[in-house]
Amino acid sequence: MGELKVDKHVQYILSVEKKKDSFEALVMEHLRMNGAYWGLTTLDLLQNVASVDQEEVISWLMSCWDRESGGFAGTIGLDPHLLYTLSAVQILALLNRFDVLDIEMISEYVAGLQNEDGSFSGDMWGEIDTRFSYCAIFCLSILHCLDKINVGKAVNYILSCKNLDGGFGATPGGESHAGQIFCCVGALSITGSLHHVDRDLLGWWLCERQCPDGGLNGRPEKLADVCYSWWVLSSLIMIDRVHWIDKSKLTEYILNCQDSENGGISDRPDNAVDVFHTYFGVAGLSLMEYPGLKPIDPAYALPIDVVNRIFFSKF
Ligand code: GRG
Repeated sequence: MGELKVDKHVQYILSVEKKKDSFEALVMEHLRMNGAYWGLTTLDLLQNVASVDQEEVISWLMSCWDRESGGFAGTIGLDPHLLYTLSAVQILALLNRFDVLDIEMISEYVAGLQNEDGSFSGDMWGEIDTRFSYCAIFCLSILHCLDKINVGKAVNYILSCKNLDGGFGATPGGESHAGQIFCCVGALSITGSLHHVDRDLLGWWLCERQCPDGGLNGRPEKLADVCYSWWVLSSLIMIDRVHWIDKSKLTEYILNCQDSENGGISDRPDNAVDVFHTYFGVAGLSLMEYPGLKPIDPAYALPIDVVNRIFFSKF
């Protein structure tokens, strides 16, 4: 089995940031805040976040803040959304810079997106999805403002998206999908509500995601993709069933998706690399305690030292 090309991946992430005029950068511009979170967290897991100009990151990030609503946009000039607000909060957690935030305004923005049935809309236009429940619960938890929402209703809404196969969907009755399962299990974990999960049933569904090539897929009959190394594995860890996966075959699959010459990780072996799959590949390896990587928290998707600093140190 090859080894993780740490230096190449650091160089790859730094090079993506410099290629702002490339085709890939232009088509991804609207979700640059997510890209910044994926890239910076990868660098931190690889013990290299110091190679970035943090003041430049924070100045750009704050220019994506909408002071009218209190939420963050995916890039300068676009509308705010919970997906980008979460990434902005995660980046500031990583860089230990909550001092630049107006916590009151941001938490009011997030709390204001809760609906009567406990669900969350992603933004003012109203789409509902368990991804947004996770984003809201995460933001309010890490900002110590969970008391601004009705947590009981939020949990009940998530439970209404649970299926007979043990998994969760985006809305009630929606197909079980590993990405949604991560969001629901993560939100239940953060709110101390994991006792509502049938761990054996969900663990069975999740470990069935391992394909003969060692990689994980997101639902039955689909191809493996490196990103599910995160969505599936983190969920299995939260419900204490990760030993049902063959970790060595999964490690091999992720390492086979590396571009060993130019850095970066792709969805499947020999495909083109991108920052999303590089992050989730490295994060998956971190969950499996790959040597030299910082350990990552399965619910907060941030290095464990960052989560510990926020919850266990006085500030
Ligand atoms: C902080 C890690 C973190 C996440 C924030 C946005 C979010 C919360 C979670 C997204 C969860 C999700 C739905 C992930 C799935 C992403 C994905 C690869 C979707 C592809 O779906 P299909 O149907 O692919 O195109 P399959 O693999 O099913 O064919």
